[in-house]
Amino acid sequence: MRLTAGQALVRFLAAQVVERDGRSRRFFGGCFGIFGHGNVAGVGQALHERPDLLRFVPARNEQGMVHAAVGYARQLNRLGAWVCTSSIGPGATNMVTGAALATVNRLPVLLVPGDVFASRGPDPVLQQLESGVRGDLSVNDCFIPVSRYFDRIERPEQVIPAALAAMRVLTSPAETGAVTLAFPQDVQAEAFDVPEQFLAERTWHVPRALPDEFSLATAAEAIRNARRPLVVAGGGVIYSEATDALRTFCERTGIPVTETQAGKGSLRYDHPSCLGAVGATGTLAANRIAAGADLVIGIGTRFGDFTTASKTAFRDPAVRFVNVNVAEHDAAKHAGIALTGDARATLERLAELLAGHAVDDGYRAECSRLAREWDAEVTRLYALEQNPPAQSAVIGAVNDAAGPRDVVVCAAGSMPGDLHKLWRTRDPKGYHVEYGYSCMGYEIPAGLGVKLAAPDRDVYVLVGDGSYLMLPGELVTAVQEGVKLTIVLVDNRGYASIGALSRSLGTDGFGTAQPVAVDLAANAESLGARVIRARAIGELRAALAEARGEAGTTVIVVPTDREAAGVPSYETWWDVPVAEVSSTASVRAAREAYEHARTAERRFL
Ligand SMILES: Cc1ncc(C[n+]2csc(CCOP(=O)(O)OP(=O)(O)O)c2C)c(N)n1
Ligand SMILES: [Mg+2]
Repeated sequence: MRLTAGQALVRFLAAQVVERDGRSRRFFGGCFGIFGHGNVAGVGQALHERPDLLRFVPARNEQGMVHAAVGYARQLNRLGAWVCTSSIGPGATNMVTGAALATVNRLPVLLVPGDVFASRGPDPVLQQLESGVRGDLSVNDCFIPVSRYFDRIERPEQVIPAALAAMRVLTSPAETGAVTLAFPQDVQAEAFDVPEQFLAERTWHVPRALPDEFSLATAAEAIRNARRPLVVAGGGVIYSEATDALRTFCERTGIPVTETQAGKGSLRYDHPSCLGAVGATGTLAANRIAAGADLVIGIGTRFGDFTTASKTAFRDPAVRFVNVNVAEHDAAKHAGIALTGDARATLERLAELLAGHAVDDGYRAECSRLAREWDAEVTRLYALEQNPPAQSAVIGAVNDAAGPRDVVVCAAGSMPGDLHKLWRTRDPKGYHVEYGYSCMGYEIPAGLGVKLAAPDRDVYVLVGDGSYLMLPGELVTAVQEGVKLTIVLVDNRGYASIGALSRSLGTDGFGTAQPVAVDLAANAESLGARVIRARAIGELRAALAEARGEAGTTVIVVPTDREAAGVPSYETWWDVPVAEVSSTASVRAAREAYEHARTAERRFL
């Protein structure tokens, strides 16, 4: 069949199916896009000609549309994705941040930026970067370090190998992330004879790989010998749908579970083995147990510095690691026993090898007592009464209003740390805080993606004023698509998290206050949302009840106090370097404290 390269790619993408555990679904939910001369007549024409193939959603900002695609993929445990098409130049480079975010978080998105003429006829075309020393360079080369697979389709028939390689990486649990197919604008519109087989429905099986038996036996032996073992559950537990296997494993063995940001929801918050968040934004329960753990069983985690509290969380000098991860690179971390495999399959096999084994009753009881004490602390923080409201009370009100299957979405600012500690998660897909890249502006577009993936759940987006101002445009896209979001916009007039960090480092919150009074409610209203202004917690609760009954998107604007002390940290530390010399006394004092704290940093060799 004679098709343009753009038409061939669109038809191919619409025919891709993903399957795991015998359950299949179409891989691509649709295509976000913003057109320009680099894609309007190629990919744009192909989408226009066959609207039945892929749902097209026009977006407001290319970065925002990649965030939305990431939100969608995460909600579907990576068994689904969106395509993002952009023009060349600025439209393309606007997607670079989104690509990095997807790759850091290991979430599949397919990016198809337009590229300069392969023919080099109109050279330079509008928005082309010229190098003078490399004829084949374009701004799309910026995607190479932030993509798990990159290709440039220089001839129409190259669509075939490029598209197949893209699907292999997108559906690989170990390799997934952003995939970029840079598509020169002339090639998109050129025709070739496309084999029927290329366009036929194709199913990509997602395997559940098991580690080798020797490593499994070694790990089981280490677990049997441990007196105070601890699980650190990461995003891999959730993506692999291993939460039931994890619950069975910890109920049988009595091993307590702590959670990373991506892994929160691995156990219900009120399970007696659930110690909640671990690390720099961890609970007292988790951080106390982490400090004395002699064996850390990391499952689907990459041990970021927030999880390990910059390698100060695990203080037993003899602590060892067992790492269950689909990615060899993560399984090998901290000189651990590497179990390279799928979280669910590996946990099930480990449970068999550990049949009859359990930690001693004293340890089990200590963990569940700490978990209960922590929950009382959450109750205290939810109930704080002050005006303007405390952020912890805002979280409490939203948690009370949300149903057990509803989803909370957040990414940057002071809110993610507070949510990590305080959010009572009742469903494995109920907590969606992007903290791999912690990208301001992710919140609203990601909420849109989550809702597209899970229309049966209500989605609560918590967003700071700073994040809101960075990328509010996809609010319009949510309104346009008739997607219901409940957005709680926490306005503390500035970058409170960085302000507090700056004060702790001796620099007085420099550059973090928002000096201009911005009416964010009026702004959200102008973008088409229903807006409610809530000045106190009672008003917030009433607004949330009202939003529940709404069919469309509601933005609730709540003021909080930027300077008010927030939720404390619990026996933990995070490495942020302080100037070694300074004329400011507060900086010199902070440096002294820093040098002392840094001595606790470990290498785990
Ligand atoms: C794109 C981006 N730029 C900068 C940062 C660094 N940063 C982290 S939080 C933050 C301030 C966020 O402000 P706001 O959304 O108002 O939340 P608050 O800190 O006030 O809770 C900044 C600048 C970031 N995470 N992402
Ligand atoms: Mg703020």
